[in-house]
Amino acid sequence: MTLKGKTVFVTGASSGIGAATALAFAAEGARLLLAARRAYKLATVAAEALARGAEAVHTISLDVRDRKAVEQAIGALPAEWAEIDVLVNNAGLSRGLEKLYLGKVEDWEEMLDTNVKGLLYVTRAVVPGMVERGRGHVINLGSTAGEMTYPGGAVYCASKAAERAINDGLRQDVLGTPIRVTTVDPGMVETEFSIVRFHGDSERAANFYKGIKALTPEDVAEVIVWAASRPAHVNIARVMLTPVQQANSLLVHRES
Ligand code: NDP
Ligand code: 8X3
Repeated sequence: MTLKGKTVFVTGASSGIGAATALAFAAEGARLLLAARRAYKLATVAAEALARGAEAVHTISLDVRDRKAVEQAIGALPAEWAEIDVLVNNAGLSRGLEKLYLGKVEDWEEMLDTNVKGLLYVTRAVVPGMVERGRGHVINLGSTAGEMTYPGGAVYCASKAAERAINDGLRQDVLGTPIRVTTVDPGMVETEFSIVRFHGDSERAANFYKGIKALTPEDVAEVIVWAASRPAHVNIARVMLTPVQQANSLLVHRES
């Protein structure tokens, strides 16, 4: 399926996988609706997207945790942006790696509010239009963490296990319509993810990837664009991808 001229909405497009996904869709000639909280970063991604071939770009400064703001932002889209063909529910984060019984409640709330409730709010705002128009594709960012819980990651892993259940539930609930639903589940991808997890401690974040050739955001973006560009009758339900040095959430091989 050609992506040229399709309207693609990417949440969390200011960094990492979301930014790379925006640029990969841009190279296909898509029209890009890009959302995140950091407007200045979105502006840089938008300019690069236009340079790489995006037909048009519209940015929205949005916190997906704010249900009213999500409803308002989607509801108030200009007519030429309202018909979203592909939604990439990518906005997400991890906070902390403490043992569960020592974890910070604020970190838990931020993860669950963003990764689970934020994803639900955006989905609820966008998918009815897809069903009405009889076309659309929702691509959710899951994780190997949703399949296998690792020490210190119980709440983040729970948020990604929830993403998987929501992904599978949505696919069942749109059955009988042409809407497609996909989860893309990466292992370790070197982005701002671990810097955010460790509250800005970039040395600790860099150590997390030490001795491993991690996935790049572009590796993940390529899979997302591939899933979106399959023929209309093909639904890619789930893709899990890891660095070769990672077998699963718990087992990695580090070169010393
Ligand atoms: P980054 O930290 O690089 O990017 C996260 C993006 O999410 C940013 O654009 C950030 O934008 C946005 N975001 C965070 N909170 C909110 C919010 N409340 N409202 C709107 N946007 C928000 O991390 P990644 O690119 O690695 O992560 C992207 C997704 O991929 C996440 O869902 C993550 O769980 C998932 N993932 C990551 C893996 C990894 O190893 N890196 C592996 C598997 C899955 P801003 O701060 O400007 O709002
Ligand atoms: C991110 C992958 O293993 O760093 O979802 O938590 S991991």
